[in-house]
Amino acid sequence: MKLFIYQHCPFCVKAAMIFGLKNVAVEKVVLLEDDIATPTQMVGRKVVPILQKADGSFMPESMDIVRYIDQLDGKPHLSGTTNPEIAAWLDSVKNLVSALIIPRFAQAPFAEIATESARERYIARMTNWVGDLDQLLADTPLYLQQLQPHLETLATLIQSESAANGTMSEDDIHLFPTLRSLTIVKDLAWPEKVRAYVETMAQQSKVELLHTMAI
Ligand SMILES: N[C@@H](CCC(=O)N[C@@H](CS)C(=O)NCC(=O)O)C(=O)O
Repeated sequence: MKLFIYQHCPFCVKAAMIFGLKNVAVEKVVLLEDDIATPTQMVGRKVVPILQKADGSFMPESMDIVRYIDQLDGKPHLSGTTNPEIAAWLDSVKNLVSALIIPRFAQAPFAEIATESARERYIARMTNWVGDLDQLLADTPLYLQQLQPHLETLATLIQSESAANGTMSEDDIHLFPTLRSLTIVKDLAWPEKVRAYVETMAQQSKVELLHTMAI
C-alpha cells in the first residue's frame, strides 16, 4: 500500500498513526503542495491523505483510512470509548493552534514545500485562510500565553501517557496530530503529563515529532 501525504498535515498524521500502531507496512509518498494533477487523477480533487490500497484503488479521508486499516486484520486497536471533553478541548484550541503552527509550517523544511513554487502556493493558501503570517509569528507570546491554561486543562484530561482515555481510541487519533503540530513551537512550555503523552504516542505510532525544526 502507498500513503500520499504532506509531512505537516495533521490529517495525514492521523492516517500514518494507524500504520505505525498496527505495524502495517506502507510506503509514504510526499506530494508537492502545487501538484494538483496527481491527487486529482486519484480521487477527483486536490487533497491528502490518500491511501492506495493493495488492489490499486484509492481511498481519501483520514478517518476512513484509519478505520479501514484498523479493521483489516479483524482485531481493532482503537477499542476504547471516546471522551467528548477531548473533542471539546480540540475545538477550544483550534484557532490558537493554527495561529502558532501555520507561520512556522510555512518556513519549515517539509518536503511538500521544498520547491519555491510549492512554498509560495502554501503561503498564499494559508495567508488567505489565517491572515498575515509574519504578524502571527510576531504575536507568538500572546498566543502562547492564551494556550497555556488550555494545556493545563488537557493535562487533567489525559489518563495515561499511552492512551488519553486509558485505552487507545479515536480520541488519540484526533488529539496526537494537534499536539505533534505544536512541537514546532520552540517556546511552548509543556505540562509534564502532556509532554509524556506526546512522546509516548510518537513512539507507539512511529510518527516523528517536529522538535528538530522548531521555531
Ligand atoms: N476531511 C479530510 C481533510 C483533509 C485535508 O483538509 N487535507 C488538507 C491538507 S492538511 C488538504 O488536502 N488541503 C487541500 C490543499 O492542499 O489544497 C480528511 O480528513 O482527510
